[in-house]
Parts: sequence; C-alpha cells; structure tokens
Amino acid sequence: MIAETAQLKSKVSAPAWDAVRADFPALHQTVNGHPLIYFDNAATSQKPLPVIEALDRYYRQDNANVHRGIHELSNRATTGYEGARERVANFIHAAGSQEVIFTRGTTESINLVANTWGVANLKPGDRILLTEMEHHSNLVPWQLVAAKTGAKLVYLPVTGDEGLLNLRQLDAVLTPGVKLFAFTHISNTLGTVNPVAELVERARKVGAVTLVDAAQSAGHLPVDVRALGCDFLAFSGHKICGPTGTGVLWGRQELLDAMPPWQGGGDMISSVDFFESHWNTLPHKFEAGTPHIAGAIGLAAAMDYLDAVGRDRIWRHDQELGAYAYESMARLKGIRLFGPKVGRAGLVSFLLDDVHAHDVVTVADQFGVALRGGHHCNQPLMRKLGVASTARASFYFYNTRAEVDRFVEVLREIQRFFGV
Ligand code: 7TS
Repeated sequence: MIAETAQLKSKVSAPAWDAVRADFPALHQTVNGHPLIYFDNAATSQKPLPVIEALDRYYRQDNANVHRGIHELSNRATTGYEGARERVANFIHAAGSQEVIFTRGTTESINLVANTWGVANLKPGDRILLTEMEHHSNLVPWQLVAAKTGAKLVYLPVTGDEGLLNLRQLDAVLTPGVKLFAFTHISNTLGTVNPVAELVERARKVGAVTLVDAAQSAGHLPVDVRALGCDFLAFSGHKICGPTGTGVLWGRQELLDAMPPWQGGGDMISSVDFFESHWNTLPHKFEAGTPHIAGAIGLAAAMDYLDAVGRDRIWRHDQELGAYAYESMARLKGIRLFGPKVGRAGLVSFLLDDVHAHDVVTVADQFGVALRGGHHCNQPLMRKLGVASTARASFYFYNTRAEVDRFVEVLREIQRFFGV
C-alpha cells in the first residue's frame, strides 16, 4: 500500500501503477461475470485504502464534534478537521487555510458564491458570463441569482463537435458590463481543457470576478489558485478519491471577507442576540452547523494519496489514456466522437451509430464496463450538439490501456448486438 509514501513524498519514488491499482478495493471485483472496468470516473472516483482507513480510524477513535469541546476527542476531531483545511490550502496553493471553505461539493460551492457574492454585488443590467459547456451546477445557480438581481446571462459559444471555447468571440461577450465570468476548467462531456489563466487575465481587464469550476480538474492535474489568478475555485472531494459529500470553495480572502454569510446557525457567529448577530471570522462564517468532519479528514487523506502518486504523473496518464481511447474508438465504423481531437482530458463522449446512449451503457454493463449515458447535466450543450444524450467513458490514474482495449472490443460487441 502506498499510504506510507504520502508522508515521505520527497524521499521515495512514485509508486508503480500496479501498486496503485491494488490500493482500490472496489476495482477488484467481477460485474455480470466480467472483471469490472470502471470508466465512470467523471461521475465519481473510487476510493483507495488510505482514505477508507482514515474514515474508519476517525469513527473508531476520534469521533466528536469540532470547535466546541475541551475534551480529548473533541480536540482530536478539531485538529483533524482544521488540519484537513491546511492540507487543502496546500493542495491548491491558497494563501492561507482561512480561504478554504468546506462544502458538500462543487454544486454547493457555486451556490454559495451565487447566493452571497452574487446577491450582494449584482444589480439590474449587470452581466454574468458563462460558457455553453457548463455543467448545470454552474448554470442554474446563476439563473436563480439573475432572476433575483436583474442581472443578465451571457454565453461564450463552443465550436461545434470539436468542443473548444470560441475565443474569437470572447471580446464580443466579455464587455465591461460583465461582473462575473464563471467557467469550467475541464468539460465533463467534451473533455476540453480550457485555458484558465488566459481567460482570467482577459476577465480582469474588464474588472470581472472569475469563478473556476474545477470539478473535473482538481485531482487530475496540479492546480495552483495563485498561478491561475482566479477569484473563486470550486471542486468536489468525491471525484478525487475523497468521500462523497465533501467539497471545497476557495476564494480570495478580501472577497470572502466582504461577502455576507449564506446559511445561519452554529459556528458561523461570534455572538448572537435575540435580534441581531455578529459573524465569525473566515472560514467559519461560511460553515454553519456541524460539518462533515470525517469527510474533510478523508479528503485530506485523498490529497496525500494523490500527491504520493504525483499529480503531474496523473495528468500525463489521464491525457495518454484519453488520447489512446479516442484514437482506438475512432477506428470503429459508425462511431461519433465528441470534443477535441487533440489535447483532451481523460474522457471520451460518443454515440454508436443510432443506438441510444442508454442502450450502449446497459449492454456495456453486461460486460462489466461501467459507463455513463445521458445528458451529463449539460442539456444546453447537448442541444447545441444536436443530440439528446451521449455515452461517456471517463478515466482516472488506476485505469489501464488493457482496459481501454477491452472496452473497444465491447463496443464492437455492442455494434454486433444491435446489428449496426
Ligand atoms: N461541474 C462539473 C464540470 C462537473 O462535471 C460536475 C459533476 C459538477 C460540477 C457537479 O459536481 P458535484 O460533485 O457537486 O455533483 N459531474 C458529473 C458527471 O459528469 N457525471 O456525474 C456528475
């Protein structure tokens, strides 16, 4: 197991991929009589033993509420939880852990910004710039806040099947009226990798605040919020080997300080009277109630794990597997592939002839291959692409070329099955 290497990162060489794979219990099972091929990583990743063990250890030994007790277990829980926050800050190169807010996931992180920064700062006529490739969780919160504030939504278009942001149209939509530009780092449907630093720089020129949806990138490549230059960054723990129900909102301290709280309750106050209250300092102002203590500790273990493997190495692996899958799949007659031909992340969306995406996924499951089919919470993008849904294979560092080869064979079986 590579858990030990997490602490000794600088002293040991990165573990072999076989050793990494051995750390994920869920990968070693048969499904419908076939060895599982788990290609649904964009939805959620599997969990390695050190993360499972961190949760187990917390609940067995340290379980107590945080920031309240003076007793030993509460101190341990608080140390674990706040230590996890430091780990996150270090993982994304935040200026300090006070800039790290724990949430339930990307969705909640974006809703937090929309409901606090958005409601406090947007007024009628202001513009919110999004892109046509956003996940519903980076669309709907802004639709809600636009309805509340009178701000207007504007979209940066995507170029057809290639699925790149149309940067030639950026000047036309990134006007001085834009107060917020929120966009995804990596598209969960197209596999496009967007030029975050360039987009942020362009946004800054018109004075727009930027929010990066890093749901598909945070655990896949090194993310440095200060190098990217953005104002907010959101991601989910469960997509990067951490527990479900965990996520992060990172924001620049001066913005977070100026934002009103979102949810009220315990822990987010410094004092409460019958008619008014005063808010706690960062990051507690945005964390009302008992947080997901075990989840945060598990997420920190996931980050240790990813860094022991090496995020540069994970990213190279992701890209190689994405390119290999794309090229192998492109050889199938009657397949339609979505997203960029080169430079893609580790996922491929496709349609086989006129077989419905759900049928592809259902038959693939009979062969032990876990895919996702549907609109992937990208309905407007699907409409733009002229399809109702796609099937999608999404990879992570524990997936192999041999699995891709087997998956392509299964796609051939599916074509035979449907007689196409
Ligand atoms: N943003 C992007 C780009 C995503 O891919 C997802 C989840 C989210 C936001 C929301 O994350 P959550 O953890 O808050 O739910 N994407 C997917 C997917 O592609 N398949 O299932 C969930």
